[in-house]
Amino acid sequence: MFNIRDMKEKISSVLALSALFTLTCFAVFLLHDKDTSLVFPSVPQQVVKSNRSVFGAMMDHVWVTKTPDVSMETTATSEPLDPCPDTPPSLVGPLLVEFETKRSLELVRKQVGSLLQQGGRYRPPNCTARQKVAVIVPFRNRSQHLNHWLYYLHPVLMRQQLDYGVYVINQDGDGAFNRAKLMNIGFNESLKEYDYDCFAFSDVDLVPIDDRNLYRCSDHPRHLSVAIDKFNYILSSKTAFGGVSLLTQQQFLKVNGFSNTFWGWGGEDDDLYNRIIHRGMSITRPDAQIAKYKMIKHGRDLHNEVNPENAVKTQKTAENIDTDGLNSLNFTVKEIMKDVLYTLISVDVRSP
Ligand code: UD2
Ligand code: MN
Repeated sequence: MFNIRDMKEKISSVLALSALFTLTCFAVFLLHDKDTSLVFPSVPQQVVKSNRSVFGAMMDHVWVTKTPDVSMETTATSEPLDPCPDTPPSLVGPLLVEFETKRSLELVRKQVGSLLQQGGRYRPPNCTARQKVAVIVPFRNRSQHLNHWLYYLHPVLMRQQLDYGVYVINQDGDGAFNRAKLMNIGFNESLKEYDYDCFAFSDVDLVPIDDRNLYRCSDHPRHLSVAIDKFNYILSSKTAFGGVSLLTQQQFLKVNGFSNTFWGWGGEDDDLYNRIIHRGMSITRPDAQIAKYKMIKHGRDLHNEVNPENAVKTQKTAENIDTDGLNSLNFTVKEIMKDVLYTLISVDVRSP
């Protein structure tokens, strides 16, 4: 026989148990949520809060806190990830960029280091990047510039959802500087580490001020530094290709890379442009309203004086392209140093 009181007691104990179970589940969920916010620290990024296309003095700005979709730990999963969307969802548009603040490498490491893998490597954790990009920075004795560059570029490249690595190619010694040869070396050396399909060649003093300017290669070699503050945001000429330019592995091989023989300042960018045209390609650029840059102020560096011979050489691209470039590159690697923010490759370029 059923006893009504027994039944009531049983029902209430079942109810109590299920309430306890629900509470426990909720607590576990909360704890887990807390954990993930530890794994995904947030990167503050100063952005200009406006959709105005020209910067004004009265431009207001805010610090926004974006939760980056970042954790190298989560990339270790075996499941293949979906391709990243064509338009990265976390872009913020115009950025507030200033170089008055002193930025130590230590500070930059604190800001973005936890989101990177040793050597300045990153890949989006929740999708497969559209391109694998090696960012090559020619360098000598510009540490302050590099700190600013790393501080601003890493968050931008992360928001652009690139699978990328930063390679700072340091010219050892104080012989004549050779920007172009350093680029060729960066191409060669980065490919020894990873199967990069796109190469972004960037001066160390150029910081984009809009993150919609994607560091991605396209069907033709691409020139990104279209509008620079130093030149009142006006492109110097239709054939300009210096500053920041991107080529796929195939495009770069097709032109035999840069010439190795442009010592000192000037001409190597024009020669690369000539090579591109000579090989039947053209160049593309993003819209000037977006492809805006600030150049960190600097004078002419020691041992990088204007070389008048370079201007003459730019007239002879067609003669040299087959024999002077990636296929004639010679150099000696002196040291490879892995920082969390970048891979530094010091090289002897055999200056004359
Ligand atoms: C212009 C071009 C640059 C290059 C150069 C001529 C633009 C926006 N920039 O820049 O791409 O064609 O003319 O060579 O068109 N560097 C060092 N240490 C040195 C010297 C140079 O690190 O001692 C590196 C550094 O990355 C620097 C780059 O080489 O940004 C170009 O040198 P620059 O900044 O003196 O030349 P600039 O601004 O006239
Ligand atoms: Mn410069």
